[in-house]
Amino acid sequence: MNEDGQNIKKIIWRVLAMLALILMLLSMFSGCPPKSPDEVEYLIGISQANMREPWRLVLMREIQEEAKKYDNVRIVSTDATQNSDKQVSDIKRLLDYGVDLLIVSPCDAQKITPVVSDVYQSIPVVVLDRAVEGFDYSLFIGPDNTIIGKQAGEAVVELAAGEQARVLEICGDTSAQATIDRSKGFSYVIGDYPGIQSMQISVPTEARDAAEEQVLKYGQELENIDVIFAYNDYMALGAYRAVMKLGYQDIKIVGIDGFTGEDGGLELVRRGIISETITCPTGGKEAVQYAMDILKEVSGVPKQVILRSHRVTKENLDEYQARLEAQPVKADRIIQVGYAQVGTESTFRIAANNSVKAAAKDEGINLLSLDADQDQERQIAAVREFIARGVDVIVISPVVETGWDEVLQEARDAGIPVLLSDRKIMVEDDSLVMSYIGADFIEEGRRAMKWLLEETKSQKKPIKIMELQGTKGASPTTERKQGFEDALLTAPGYSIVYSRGGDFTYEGGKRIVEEYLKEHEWEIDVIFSHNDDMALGAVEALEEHDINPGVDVKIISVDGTKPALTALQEGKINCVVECNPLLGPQLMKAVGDLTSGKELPLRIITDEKIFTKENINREIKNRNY
Ligand code: GYE
Repeated sequence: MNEDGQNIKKIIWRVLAMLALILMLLSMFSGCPPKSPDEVEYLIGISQANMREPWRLVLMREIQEEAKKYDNVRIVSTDATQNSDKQVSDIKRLLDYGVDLLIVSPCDAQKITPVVSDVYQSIPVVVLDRAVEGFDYSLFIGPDNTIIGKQAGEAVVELAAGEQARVLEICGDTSAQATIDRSKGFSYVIGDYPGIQSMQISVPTEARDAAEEQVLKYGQELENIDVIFAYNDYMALGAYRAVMKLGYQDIKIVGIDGFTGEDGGLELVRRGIISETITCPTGGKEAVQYAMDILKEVSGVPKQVILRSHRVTKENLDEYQARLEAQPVKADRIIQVGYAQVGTESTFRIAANNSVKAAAKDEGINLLSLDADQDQERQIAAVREFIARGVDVIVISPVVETGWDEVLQEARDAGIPVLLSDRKIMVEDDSLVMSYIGADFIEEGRRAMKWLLEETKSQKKPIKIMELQGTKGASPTTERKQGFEDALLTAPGYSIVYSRGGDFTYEGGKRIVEEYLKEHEWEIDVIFSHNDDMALGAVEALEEHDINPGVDVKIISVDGTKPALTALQEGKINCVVECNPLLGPQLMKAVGDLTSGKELPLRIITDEKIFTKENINREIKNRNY
């Protein structure tokens, strides 16, 4: 062959090689055809658990549709076919491909956790639907499946209308956390009604036809069933088909998901196939919106966003759909917000109050704020005052968790939505509150204990811990304690030997140490303080008794205020778990969203760090409260 011939052959080989490469890439990724990373500003990789469950398909559709609204973004997605090993290699391929951010909807949250924390070291990761362990990701978005189960329970109770009722529960995969949580919520509600008996069957594939087959097997025994509760609308449809075939059209059916489109739950409700669906948002739209905020480095992106679910029946279907389609409109009047604050007990609190005031000012919102001085009665009176004044939104930092049902019902009757800032409450009806914005206190407690375990892992002797608790009955107190104790239970040799309440104040912390010293020789190895002010009070008491804080006793605190970080820098405190008080901007954004008709997530959990001697010099510079 002459030289020209050789060249042509080379060219043909190259073209074939290129084609093979392109084909390989196309088969690796589904979704939008991959573009070269240089062609767009942002390339977002989606690692999907599977593309067969309808829920996942709706999620993908939402992501694609939302991404189309941005012209500088491309999506590239992989399908793990419900195989965790494949999902791990999919994620690696997406990384090799040069994605700027990863969105992952895990097959199995536990198996994927190490990969997610690995990837998170190099690019942001948004986790959807099933939470991975720890906090090694940028953002988690998902539903609250326990609440979904509770809502289904309420639906069944209403369908039973005070009569005896036998329920057939068609669960999905019983090992999935979503199934466990839904079942827990459901049993919690029907547990109060002895006339309602329920039995469970499982359809591990969660598919329509499999559910139909299972129900068909019941044959005549369906005679004894009044209500079927299926853990998704597709299984509900399968159950309906079986019920019709067997001639038991009186059986009422409740499903979960509430998607639009043919055979979606909303349509099933409209056609009278099921009596009710509980919506389970996929978070696809929010995932893209937050991904863009993360990529653009917008500040204040939360750590977790838990989405709201709704009960939809024929009665409210039209209204629900209209709301889904409505475009938010910014209110063209000055918005009034009533802010029922806790008091001025701590440095955190003062920073939180100032943040809310400053953000309201920035947004042109008229803020009426009342200080309850750590007294719930006063706080309830403040809420009533706001109701009487007809404010647009009420924000409460509730002193304690319980005792809110009545006044919140009054706010609802007056048509005033309520937001919770930095503390949670326990009410019978979760829908009395629009949203909680604040920290994950259980995680804070867990982090405190995890740090201690790491720090003392070479110590052989038992470790005695003194706990300085916050205000009795306040959610940060209960949950920090719970998170700390959960982690402590995994570690033999560690015990809390002295635990008292110090009301989150400097004086409170100081008093606990003094009282201890009146009765005991100092034999405490570690102090775990629920906030910085109490820790600093303890530091003063220790120094007055010639005990060297940070050296003779390790001190762990929560909040991350400047005085505590300074004490950490001086070696008097050893570890501070952050709890962010600067919630004003997020709260005012929520107020803006609410008053323009947007739906808020159920919970918005803030992003938080942990401070130790290793990072304190770098971090303290950024602290201004
Ligand atoms: O940690 C503590 C305070 O509600 C999260 O209240 C807040 C807590 C905070 O007074 O310092």
